Amino acid sequence: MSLIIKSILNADAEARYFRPGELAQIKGFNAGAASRLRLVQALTENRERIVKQSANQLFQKRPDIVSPGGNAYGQEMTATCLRDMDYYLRLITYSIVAGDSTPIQEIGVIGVREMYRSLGTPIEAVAESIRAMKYVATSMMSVEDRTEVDTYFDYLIGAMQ
Ligand SMILES: CCC1=C(C)/C(=C/C2=NC(=C\c3[nH]c(/C=C4\NC(=O)[C@H](C)[C@H]4CC)c(C)c3CCC(=O)O)/C(CCC(=O)O)=C2C)NC1=O
Repeated sequence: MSLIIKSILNADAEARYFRPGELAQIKGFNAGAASRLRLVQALTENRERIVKQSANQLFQKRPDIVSPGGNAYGQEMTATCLRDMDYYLRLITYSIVAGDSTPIQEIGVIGVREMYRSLGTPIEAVAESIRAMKYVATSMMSVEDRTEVDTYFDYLIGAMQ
């Protein structure tokens, strides 16, 4: 949920106008909008490279998952693994726009352990793939941008541990 929606729901729950403090927070949120959109654009444009490089790093660290008997073994399963990584990168862009981890949580985290358990997918390897994407995606960013983006990668990694 974005700060704006949250502020509206809080104010309306008490049938009141925004407080000065809330307006100041919304002002700050809007001031950061251009930089959040720039980050989302950069991640969107580089998504293929980010996913591919990170998947290669994962498979180097965990050759077992792409070996016979591994959950991502075979062309089709490997492609599904990369697709999942791309899904998570997409959810991270949603959260950067919203300035809040709710989109990641609602679309990508709730029920995720049970899902991967039933698929026989080692969730710690999924977490490792997200960690790899975090490093690939933020390696070219300024410290300030990195702080913003790291929050969401860390949230997702934490949810899978
Ligand atoms: C946007 C929200 C969303 C998520 C997150 C999602 C995940 C998701 N990943 C799946 C499968 C899968 N996910 C993986 C992923 C991996 N296997 C590994 O060993 C690696 C560690 C990892 C890649 C990093 C694989 C290999 C499958 C196929 C498993 C199978 O069919 O047996 C499936 C089962 C159905 C399908 O194959 O499409 C779902 C629903 N779907 C969604 O709609």
